[in-house]
Amino acid sequence: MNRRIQRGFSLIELSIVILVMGLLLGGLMMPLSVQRENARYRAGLEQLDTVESAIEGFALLNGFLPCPATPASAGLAAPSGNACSVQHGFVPATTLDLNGQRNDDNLLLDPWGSPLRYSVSASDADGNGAWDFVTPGELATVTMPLLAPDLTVCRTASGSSSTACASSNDTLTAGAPLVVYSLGKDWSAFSSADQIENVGANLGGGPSATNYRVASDVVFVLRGRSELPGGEFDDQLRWMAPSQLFGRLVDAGHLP
Ligand SMILES: [Ca+2]
Ligand SMILES: [Ca+2]
Ligand SMILES: [Ca+2]
Repeated sequence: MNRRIQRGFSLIELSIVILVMGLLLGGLMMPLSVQRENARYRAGLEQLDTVESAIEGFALLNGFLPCPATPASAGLAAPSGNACSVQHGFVPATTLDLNGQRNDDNLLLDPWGSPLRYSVSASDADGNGAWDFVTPGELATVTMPLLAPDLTVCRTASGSSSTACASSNDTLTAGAPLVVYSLGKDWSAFSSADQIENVGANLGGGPSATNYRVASDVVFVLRGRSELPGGEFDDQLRWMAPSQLFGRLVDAGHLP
């Protein structure tokens, strides 16, 4: 009698041990994949900082911003007359001498293997046909008080137009000279309106014949990470504050 009770307890104990081990294993596996993804996310943010610093350095040396690269420009900035061949393209990593993985179109890749996007303001405040921020000497010609960088970053795409956020409360900046961004882990497939806002157009023409999604207007979205289906967001984005850019250009003697 005693032995049978004892054996019963042993089976229950065994099943509890198996259950606990299962829970522990599951608990250990989950954080590992999450940790790896978090590390990638941090690396992505650091890469954006590096790229932004490199663009700032280029502006300090030259007095204007580099044009975006295109899939056909071999990693080089792609100006076109006194404008850029595209307003919305990719980080000109060769022009900026940036380290990092490139793809077959010589575009600098983010930690998830997708090219880093780069957009520049096409503002032409003096109306002379030359983009103020990418044309040599144009920033000084226009003069600082008149410069009007117009890249806009909203907290949500909801209610935004092609030039502005829905409200001032939804506006993070409405006057950035440039933005640099990564489409994050879900770059190959996503459905949320906030992420689609960052890539409303296609750009191809490179050796790999890949058609990339790039921005279609000056409005971008940046908000917290979310995996909510249909509302997912993992894009990473940096813009340069105009005061930061102007301050450095004044220091370097490019702006009076
Ligand atoms: Ca101009
Ligand atoms: Ca994304
Ligand atoms: Ca947009």
